Amino acid sequence: MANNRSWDPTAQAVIEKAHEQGFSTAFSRAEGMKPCPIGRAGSCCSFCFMGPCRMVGKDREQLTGICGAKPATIAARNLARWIAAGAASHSDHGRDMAIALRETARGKAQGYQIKDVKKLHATARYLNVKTEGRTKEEIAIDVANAALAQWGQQEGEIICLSRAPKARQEVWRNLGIGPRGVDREIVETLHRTGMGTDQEPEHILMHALRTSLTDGWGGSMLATDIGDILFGTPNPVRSKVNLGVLKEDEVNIVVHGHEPLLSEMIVQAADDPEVVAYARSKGAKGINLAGICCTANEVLMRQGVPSAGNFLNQELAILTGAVDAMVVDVQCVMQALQGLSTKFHTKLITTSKKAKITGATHIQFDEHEALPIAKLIVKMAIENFPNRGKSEIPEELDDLVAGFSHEYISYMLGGVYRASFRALNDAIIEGRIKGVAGIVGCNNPRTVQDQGHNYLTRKFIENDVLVVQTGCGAIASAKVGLLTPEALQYAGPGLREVCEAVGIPPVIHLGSCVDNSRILTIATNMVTEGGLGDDISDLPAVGIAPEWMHEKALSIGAYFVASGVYVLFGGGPSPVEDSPEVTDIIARVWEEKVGGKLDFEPDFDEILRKSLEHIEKKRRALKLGNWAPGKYARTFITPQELARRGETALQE
Ligand code: NFS
Ligand code: SF4
Repeated sequence: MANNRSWDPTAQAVIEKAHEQGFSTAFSRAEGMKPCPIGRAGSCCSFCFMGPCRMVGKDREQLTGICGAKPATIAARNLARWIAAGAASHSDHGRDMAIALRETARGKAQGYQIKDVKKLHATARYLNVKTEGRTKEEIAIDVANAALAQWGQQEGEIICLSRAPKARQEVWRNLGIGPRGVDREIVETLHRTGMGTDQEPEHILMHALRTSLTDGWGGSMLATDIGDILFGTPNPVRSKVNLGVLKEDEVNIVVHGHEPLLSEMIVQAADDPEVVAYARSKGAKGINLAGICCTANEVLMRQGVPSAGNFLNQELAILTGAVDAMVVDVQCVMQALQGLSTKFHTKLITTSKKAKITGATHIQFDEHEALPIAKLIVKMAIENFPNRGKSEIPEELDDLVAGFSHEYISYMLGGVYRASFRALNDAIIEGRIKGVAGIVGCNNPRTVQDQGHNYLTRKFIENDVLVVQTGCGAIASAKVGLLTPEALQYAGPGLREVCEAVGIPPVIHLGSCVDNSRILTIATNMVTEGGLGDDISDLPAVGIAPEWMHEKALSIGAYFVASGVYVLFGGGPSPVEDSPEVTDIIARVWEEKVGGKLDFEPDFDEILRKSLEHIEKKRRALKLGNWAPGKYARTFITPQELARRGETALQE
């Protein structure tokens, strides 16, 4: 077994040991299975059963499928379908959140409450729901119904688009890519990409952008806002990360997947004195909750529940032998967990109406009886505690600070009375902060776990670029202490100064992958704050998914491109590598049309170089210079301070 599967020594040790003992993991399976070179490069069409047709051969001009489809059409159709599937995942999650809100407001969803009334009002405002003289329940019912209507809307534009900068809305309108309804665009992608419909690559891919917008400015944005209404808008919270969060003497329950609906109830259930007493009666000192993947991020952001790690840690958690129950819902849950859990005492519990795994225990979640179901699950874990055999929990665990929301950032930057993004914009205008990089997305065993995330994060902050994160990328940074104020030691002098003054870390954890919508909101706030152009595409900013694997990542990447951002995907080759035409459309053509482009760049140093170059290009276009203290702060900077910075005279 090759070394170096993970950048995280804790994971690396668990993986090596597991392989020595004959267990397979995603790491060993990835080594044993080479990716199909045809499918991997976007050159296989399996959309009808005259085929599947493979576009292989030297003379690409001559290649066609049985129906005559050309390689570029096939690559474009593949990419469009992946994006639609990703948008479907996030949006379906958002839909369930809206239903839960409605049932809560009707008094039919046990255990939930409308926790954040301020956020409810803010959401009501943009969804055009009246608030004056109404109870929070009345407002919430209308907010939920207005949100749900976004999925089924057939004409017009989804409402959240109105939250984007005006110039961006114009771009979408002029191109006709403002989504009409969430479900409609996703269905239309499936229709267009089936045998014999849309066969012009650029036309297909413009619709793919439209579909992706239903995710970022639709399903995901609503999922985030409704999550905040039900469970509270995040505020900074300290917690711990890595496999060391599991406890030898307590019942360990790991929540894994994506939706916060059940995991939030499990947090409540595990706090119930009667349930805790039951755990004690079984010989445990208490109940210990931990998360994996984005469920971890959801309960970490709002409740401070520690994270046992990101995507590639899911099997490793079970391999410790210390997990009494792993409770999963939807997305990013490996089927391999089932076989692995039977080799230990771990109970794998599936909970979603949408997702079962053969051999796992299914306890179906229903928001109407959320708390009793959560208690049942926790009790099942407790009853499994005495069955625990030998366990080996790695000691390592790191501190982290999570829980940033755009609301909190603007409060941090401006205080209660002047909450705004002014301070951030000024720092960028002055050049203390060069720009912003969103580093997000998955792990992928085809690249060293966490390496891309952490290498790039370190390099960006060194270069005075503020980093915002979500998803598994944020957990990667947490594992090496990059989500703490101490990470300032790695930051460049300008970024460090701003972060110290404002009291923020240089790497900001914004939540789960649906919370990438928070990055859209932050970008919009930066634009409307003034001084950095009229549109998101003017900002000195980039988006990066260094270790992506899921279709959801492609959807996120596409909606950032459609919002005007340069997006780089790293770690592996392009999924449309074989098609120069499609590669050109998603880069040059998209940039001409929407101001953002999609680049698949396996090499991390190249990602860094291209990103910094892009940030500089945007700064030049905005006529922003380098940080020159004398220019902006002549009267405030003492000679001693200048000497400390290594400058001898005031600069003009
Ligand atoms: Ni995002 Fe979250 Fe992780 Fe990738 Fe999966 S957990 S929704 S898809 S693997 S970042
Ligand atoms: Fe082959 Fe065309 Fe069918 Fe695709 S749609 S499988 S290219 S015949």
